[in-house]
Amino acid sequence: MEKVLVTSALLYINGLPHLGHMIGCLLPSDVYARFMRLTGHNVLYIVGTDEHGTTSEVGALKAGMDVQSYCDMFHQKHREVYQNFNLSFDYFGRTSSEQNKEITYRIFNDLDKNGFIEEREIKQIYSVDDNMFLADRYITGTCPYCGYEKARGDQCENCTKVLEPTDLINPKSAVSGSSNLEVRTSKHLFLNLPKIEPELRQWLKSKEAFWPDIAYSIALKWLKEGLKPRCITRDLKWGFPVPKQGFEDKVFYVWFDAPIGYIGITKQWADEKPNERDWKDWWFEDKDVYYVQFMGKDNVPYHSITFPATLLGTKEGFKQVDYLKGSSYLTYEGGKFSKSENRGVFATDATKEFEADYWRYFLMSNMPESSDSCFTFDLFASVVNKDLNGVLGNFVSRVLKMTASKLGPTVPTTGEQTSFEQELLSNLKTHIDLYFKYMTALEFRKALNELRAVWVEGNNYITVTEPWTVVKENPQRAGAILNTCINLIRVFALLTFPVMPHTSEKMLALFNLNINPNADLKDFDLQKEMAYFKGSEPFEIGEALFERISPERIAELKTKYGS
Ligand code: B3M
Ligand code: ZN
Repeated sequence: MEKVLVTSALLYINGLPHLGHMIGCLLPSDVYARFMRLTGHNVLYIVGTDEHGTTSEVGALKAGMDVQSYCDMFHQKHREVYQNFNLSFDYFGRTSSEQNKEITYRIFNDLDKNGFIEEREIKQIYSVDDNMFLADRYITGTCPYCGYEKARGDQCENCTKVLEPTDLINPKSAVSGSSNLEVRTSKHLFLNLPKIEPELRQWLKSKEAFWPDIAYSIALKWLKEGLKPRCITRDLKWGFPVPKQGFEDKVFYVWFDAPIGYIGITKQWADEKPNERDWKDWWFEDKDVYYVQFMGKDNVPYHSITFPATLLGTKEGFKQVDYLKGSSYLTYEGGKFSKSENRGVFATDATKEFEADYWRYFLMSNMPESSDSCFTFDLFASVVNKDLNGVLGNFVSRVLKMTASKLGPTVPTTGEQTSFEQELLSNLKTHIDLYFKYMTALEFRKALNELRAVWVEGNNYITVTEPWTVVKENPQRAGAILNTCINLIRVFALLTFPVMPHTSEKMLALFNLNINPNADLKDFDLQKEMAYFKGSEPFEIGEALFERISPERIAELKTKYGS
C-alpha cells in the first residue's frame, strides 16, 4: 500500500483562523487526505499549532497570562474549530512539544556538526521598559516615506514600503508604548544557506515539472534574489533554548522549529503507540513515502527554501516534500478579513451558522488555487442553493419520495439496460475518471466541477426517463429507472465523502449503510457499483440534506459579519 504523508501549515496559535486560513491549507489537506484514504492509501495526516515566537509572548502578556497557559488554551480552541470543520487529522500536535524539541535539537546538532551553522553579531532594538528585544513588527513609529503614524518596523501598512525599525521616526514599543528603546548588539547563530545552495538548487530543479506554478515560481524568485545566511536564534524566553555553549540564554527562531514541527508532531503521534508506530517510517527518503504539503503562498519560501535546506544540511536523508500545494488568498466581500475591524467570518462562527459541509463545499469549489478568490455571502448562498440544494439535495429527496409513493418503501428491482442507462454510464464514467484524475493531481476546483457534473447527470437522467409518467403504463420499467437512481445516490455519496463527509454519511444512512473511509473508492468500478442495490432493500426518505438560504438570511449575515 502506497504511503502518503499529508501536512497542513501549522497556524500561529494566537488568533483564531478565518475562512481564508481554512481554505488556504486546512480544508484542502483534509479533502486530499480523505480522498487518498478512500482510494486505499496508507495516509498519515498531521496538523497542529505553531506556538513559539514573539506573537505568543506578546499575546500572553496582553491577556495577562503566562505563555504556557495561553498556548494551552488556544491549542484547545484551535482543536475545537478544526473538529467542527470535520478535519480528519491523525494527530493534532504542537510545535512546543518535547518531541519537537528532541527533533529540533537533533537537526540543529547535525547542521552544526556539518559546518552549516555560523556565529554573527547583530544589532537589535531593545525595549528597556519592557525588558525585552523587540521583533521588527513590534516597533511602531512614523513612516519616513508617507508620514503614516502607525507604521511597523518591518513594513508601512499605508504605503507598503518595506522598512527597517531604525527607519522609523519616533519609534515606540508596540508592547507598552514606551519610547525608551536602545540598539543593542548581540551574538546569534545563522544557518549558512549559501553553503547549502548548490544542493538545494539541484533538489528544487527536480520539482519543476511537478509543483504548481504558484509554489515553484516563488521558490525560484527567492533563489534568483540570492540566498543569505539566516538568523535562527532569538533573544526571547519562550521557545526551545539553544543547546550550544554561549547561546543558552537564547531560543530558536519560530520559523526554525515550526516546520520541524511536522516531524515532531509525527513523533507525538508515534509515541502514543510505540509498539505500532515509528516516526522514522515516514520521515526518511528511503521509506517510499509520497509527501504533500499544504499552505498559503506567504509560507512557500520557508517550505521550498529554508526548510528543505535545513533538512539537506543534516545529511541524514530526511524525507523532503514531493508536492507543495501553495494557495493564493481568499478575500472577504472584496476586502481583507480583519478581526479588529470585525470584518469577515471566522471559523468559530462559521459552523454555528451552517454545517461544516456547506463551507467545505463552497470553499473547495471556489478555492484560491492559482489566483485570489473572493468570499461573498451572495455567492455562497447561490452555490448552496444551486449546487447543494438544487442539484444534489433535490435529486436525493425527489428519487426517494417518488419511489416510496409510487412503488413502496424498498428499492425497486433492476431491469434491462436501455440506451438511456448506457448514455448515463458513459457520461458518468467520463466525469468520474476526471474527478479521480484531478483529485489525485490536487486540482481541486476542477475536481469539484467534475463532482458537480456527476450529480447533474442524475438530474438529467431522471428528466429524460420520466419515471413518473412511465409508471402509469409500465411500473416495472419505472422501478428499473428508480433502481438506477437509487444506485446513483449511493455512488454520489461515495464520491462526495472527501468533500462533504457528513452529507455522504447521511445519504448512506438512508439505506442503513456506513462508509469505509479506508477503502470505498479503491479500484472503483462503476458498473459494479451501479449494480449494488438489486431490489427490495429498505430505505428511509430522511430530511432534506440542505436548507435553502433566503435573501433575508443573506442580508442578516452581511450585517452581522460586515460587508
Ligand atoms: N505559523 C504561519 C501561519 O500561521 C506559520 C506557518 C508555519 S508552517 C510550519 O500562517
Ligand atoms: Zn508609509
